[in-house]
Amino acid sequence: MKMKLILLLITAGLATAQYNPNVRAGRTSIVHLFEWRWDDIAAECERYLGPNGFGGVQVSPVSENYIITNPWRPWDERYQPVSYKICTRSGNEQQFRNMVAKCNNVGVYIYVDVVMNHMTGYGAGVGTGSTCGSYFNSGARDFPGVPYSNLDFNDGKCRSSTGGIESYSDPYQVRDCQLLGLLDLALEKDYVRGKIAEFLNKLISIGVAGFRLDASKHMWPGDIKAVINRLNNLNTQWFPSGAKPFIYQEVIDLGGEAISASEYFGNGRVTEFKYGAKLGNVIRKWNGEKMVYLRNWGEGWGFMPHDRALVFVDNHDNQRGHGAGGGSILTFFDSRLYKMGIGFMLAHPYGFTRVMSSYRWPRYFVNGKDINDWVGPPSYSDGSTKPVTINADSTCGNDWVCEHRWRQIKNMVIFRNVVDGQTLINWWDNGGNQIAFGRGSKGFIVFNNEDWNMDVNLKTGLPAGTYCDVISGQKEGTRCTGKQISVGIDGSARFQISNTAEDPFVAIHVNAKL
Ligand code: AAO
Repeated sequence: MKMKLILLLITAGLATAQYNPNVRAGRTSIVHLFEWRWDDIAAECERYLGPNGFGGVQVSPVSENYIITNPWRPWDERYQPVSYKICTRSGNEQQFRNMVAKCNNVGVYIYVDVVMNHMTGYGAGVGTGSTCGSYFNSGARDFPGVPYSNLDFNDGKCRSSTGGIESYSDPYQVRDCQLLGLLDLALEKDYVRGKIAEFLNKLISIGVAGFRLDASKHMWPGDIKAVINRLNNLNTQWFPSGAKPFIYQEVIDLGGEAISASEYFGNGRVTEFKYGAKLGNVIRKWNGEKMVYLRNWGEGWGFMPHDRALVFVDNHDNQRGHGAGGGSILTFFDSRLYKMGIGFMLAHPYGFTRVMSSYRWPRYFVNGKDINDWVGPPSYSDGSTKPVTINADSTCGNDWVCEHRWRQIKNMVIFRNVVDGQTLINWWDNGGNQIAFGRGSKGFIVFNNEDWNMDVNLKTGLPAGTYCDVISGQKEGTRCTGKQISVGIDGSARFQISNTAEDPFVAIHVNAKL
């Protein structure tokens, strides 16, 4: 009997492990610090992310990559590995180790974007033009830095005429042929699995908490599983013994293709790309969408199960027209709508949330396409990445956007922590684009996305008292720098939101009670 129970507990633990983000208790979101240097991330963990309740950071790929100069270095060179040495524009291994330790020590964990589907493209040629000087010969499929040879790629297995993916309706092509001309690794091989697992286990020993698996759609789920099965438990200096790395797989599934996200649920969570694409339509009021339809947001919209979803409003691809999502995707360029979208995501219980943090680039559309979509991070003329500087008003300099530091976004990250585990209640709407809902007795949020003012009395579910709106301002000591909302003894409150307000939404929670 006792034995059975123990067995049951063990299998339950195994079954849920890789879905658990491993964030510290009371923390609920991670932020993607796209292209940031390791030294800057270390500083940001200590001075900002830790104190403001962020759970972790997704970092750009750490493995040595092919240096592209055309003539300036694009961001996407980091998706073209040459070896698994920790050595990129973000920094070297020593700097990476230092960052992980510093962030972990303040309870902000590190999630590494791992490129294991492929090596650099066949166009890369021959040479040592990589971030650590490792030699490669892409034509000969020779990567001595790992080492990989021509035996380790899928050239013989791919059945398309060009060697590339020609049709997304053929699952064999999608997994066995080259994505964008990138050399496709033979993940069915024990040797290749071993090399990747060795790399990931090194990252685990350094102290990372999990992995984004890039281009997962282009790998067979069983091959990914075989790699995951070889991974060690997390470093017990920071994590409980037996903790497994958090796994989230990048699979773009908007429906209508041969491969579906659900094929990957056995390995870990999956990126839910429908989330940002649909939310963008709603907030922009495109295609007849209205906020009232968000009433059954989540599985009700055909999304994957809540506990399998990694959700986001935009990512590093679709904020610049790569990947999937199209024109509806909200980004920092549409800051007012963007803050509403992020506000909704962080208030709503569905999924594990990731916030985007970007750099500015000179977006320039020609025939609907941004011809500057390739532009890399702010950098000096020698190609090195510029540091993230912090201005007196707490925004970032050097063209780093730092959306995660926008007051409204930072305060909603805190809101999500405060309402963690509370059910969605007291939904209200006007049948159009004014909605409100609460999270148990901990928090309440109201949106006015109509073209007219809002003045309503709503049941909030919060204890009576005066609350500080964390969107128009925040509680600082005993005072409130924004609107004040008074909740009566019956739990109801009056909300007045002008349609021309800087941010047409209001959010209150019990930790911002005056
Ligand atoms: C660059 C050049 C290439 C060149 C290559 C090699 O741009 O022209 O051939 O170098 O020299 C990033 C960049 C790429 C870059 C690459 C390597 O985005 O431009 O290539 O680094 O430097 C697919 C994958 C998905 C991938 C996405 C970009 O499935 O995994 O393409 N994302 C990840 C990373 C990304 C990275 C890579 C993978 C590669 O996040 O940053 O690339 O490591 C359909 C499919 C999707 C597919 C898209 C785009 O989507 O469903 O799976 O994503 O097409 O090909 C509607 C549909 C939607 C459709 C979409 C777009 O929305 O509903 O399903 O349209 O057609």
